[in-house]
Amino acid sequence: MGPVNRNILTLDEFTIQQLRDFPLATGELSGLLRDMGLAAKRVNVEVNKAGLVDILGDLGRVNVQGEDVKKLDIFANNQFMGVLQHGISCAGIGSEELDDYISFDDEVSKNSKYVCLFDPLDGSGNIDVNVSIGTIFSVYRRVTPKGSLAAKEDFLQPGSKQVAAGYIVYGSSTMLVYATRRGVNGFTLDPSIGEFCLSHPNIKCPEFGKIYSVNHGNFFQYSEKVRNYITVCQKKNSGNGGPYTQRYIGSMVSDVHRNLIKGGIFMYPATTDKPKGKLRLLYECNPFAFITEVAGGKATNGEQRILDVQPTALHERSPLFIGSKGMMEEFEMT
Ligand code: P6P
Repeated sequence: MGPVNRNILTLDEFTIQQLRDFPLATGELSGLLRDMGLAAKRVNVEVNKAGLVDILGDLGRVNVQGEDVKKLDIFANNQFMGVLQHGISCAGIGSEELDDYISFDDEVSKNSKYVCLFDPLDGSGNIDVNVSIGTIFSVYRRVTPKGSLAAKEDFLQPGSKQVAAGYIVYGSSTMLVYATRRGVNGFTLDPSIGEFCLSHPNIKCPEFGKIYSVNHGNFFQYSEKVRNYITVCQKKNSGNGGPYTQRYIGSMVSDVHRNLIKGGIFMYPATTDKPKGKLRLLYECNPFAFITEVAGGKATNGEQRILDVQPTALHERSPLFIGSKGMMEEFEMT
């Protein structure tokens, strides 16, 4: 085997290179993204052995810091909150795991430029059956004055105001994918050096695909438009050459990631039981809508562009239709 290819950029090298290309940048955003990568590596270690811990019935174990091991999604929440609170870039956070947002009250954080919203471990119910799960995050420039505590309006901005968004998928390999307006880039964790390495530069979502993702169990709860589109996906010679393949992992990060790479459409529509759908606008729909649009795809709530929705509450839900531009237009015309 020849010398190991070492000219693959690590996440740190990539974010620093991006910074060099923007001399006016303060380095706060690249610092924040590196912080997310660090927390992701720590979470990855625990996620990878989660099954083992259950088998050992070792849930009551105390870790090396002498802390009681908490549920994995609380652990993940604390890892992401910790790196952001102790970094130089974030004034506060909103999390799926926390009822309300948290404004960091130390001087450095109060003078930071960004706020971050995240779902620390989406789909954590899948852990005990060894299905991939993920972390989803969204970054905004704060709108309240630096030096003050981050406030509600910093967190309730429309998705179009995102500066960056990304996700980590803890799967057969662990990947971190993030988007800024300049593009979407994917990094795969190389455990031999403990670094995320640029494996998927400049990700583009194919304009068409042959995969549709939806929970068929809710079929008779969907609107007529959604039921009609699902039927289009199942028909021979429909759209761009149906029938399509149905793939639904039940873990949003995995389903949306696969469609981003291969092309496809993911739908979590409103149902009679859940008139606003199940997914959260601020830290599930908005980040993926931003990433997908930068990659050339589209994302709506069935009526309007996800990124145009003005949030009114931290944990509000939204229906979501997201993926390949051509398939989204097929759906919109149904
Ligand atoms: P359903 C996981 O619980 C999750 O929040 C997403 O990751 C996933 O896409 C969705 O719920 C699955 O929901 O109702 O189809 O099981």
